[in-house]
Amino acid sequence: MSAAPPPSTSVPLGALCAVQRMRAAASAPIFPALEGRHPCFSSTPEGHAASARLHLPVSPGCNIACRFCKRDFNRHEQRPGVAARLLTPEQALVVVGRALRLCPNINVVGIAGPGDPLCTPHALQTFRLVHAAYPDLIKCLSTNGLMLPASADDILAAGVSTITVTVNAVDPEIQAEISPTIVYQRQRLEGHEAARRLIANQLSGIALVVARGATVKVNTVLIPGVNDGHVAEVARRVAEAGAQIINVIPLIPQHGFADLLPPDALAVHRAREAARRHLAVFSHCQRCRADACGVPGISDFSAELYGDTLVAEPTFSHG
Ligand code: CLF
Ligand code: SF4
Repeated sequence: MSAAPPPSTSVPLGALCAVQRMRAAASAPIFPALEGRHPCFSSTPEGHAASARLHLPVSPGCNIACRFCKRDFNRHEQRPGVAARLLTPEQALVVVGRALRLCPNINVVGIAGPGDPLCTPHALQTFRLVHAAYPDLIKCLSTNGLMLPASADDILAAGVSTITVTVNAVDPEIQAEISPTIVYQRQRLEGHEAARRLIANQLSGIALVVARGATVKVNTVLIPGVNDGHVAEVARRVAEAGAQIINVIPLIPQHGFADLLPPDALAVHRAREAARRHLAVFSHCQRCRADACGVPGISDFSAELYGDTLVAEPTFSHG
């Protein structure tokens, strides 16, 4: 005779009221395989704080011109688009080994700039080297998506499994205000033509990499008076393409948008709730530098890693 199963200690979901079910769903990991292993794909505060990421600043150039972006090399600004140095792929591999000795809970190696990682070949070459040496580390790419369709196979072959695409608008009218110029297949495109090409490549690129097994997050920079009424539509279209989570990031006014005010907390909350109608929302982004090392918002080892004295100033462009 087989033993009777032990009594269950958990309450069946069907026995919970609607509010309790919503709370249980809200605290459940969205990506169980990444919870606690990837700070930006963990949905609980504990999961977010459990592991670190290392960004490798290997990508110098960009193929679009976002009006909020001021790429720079310095040691004091704390934002994407900024790094204190540029590494070659071979130097980056050495940095991974040094970083793991300093911060053994690094589980993720990401490339997020300081330019666009798919604009030049350095990021994919770096991922190939890092993947061969450290197959168990998660490889994470952040891109504007212009070259995503053309690079999808190479990205997955280089070991990348999590991808962030910055999609700020899916309406060419709005997108043309944000990034008025792109360079695509050696041609400079402007205005609506540029915006249509970028949006089409972002959406088809997301669908391609998702079909190949990648997990996709979308970053949307919330720009008051420009795309703040448009975030739900961005979320709807990227969810249709296969993205699974969205990160609505408040603008830090600078460069071409220096005259705008940043969105206040209520505007950010409203935009996130609008996006939540279509897909999960990530809300603990720390707007990391392209050479960050540590748990986002909790620890930073980049000064020890590179021997710098870093005085961080919070500012921002994309992620
Ligand atoms: Fe880096 Fe970005 Fe990968 Fe995270 S950051 S490439 S997904 S490992 Fe994370 Fe930093 Fe926000 Fe980016 S907190 S800026 S969302
Ligand atoms: Fe390029 Fe990113 Fe800067 Fe836009 S925000 S110009 S995609 S580096």
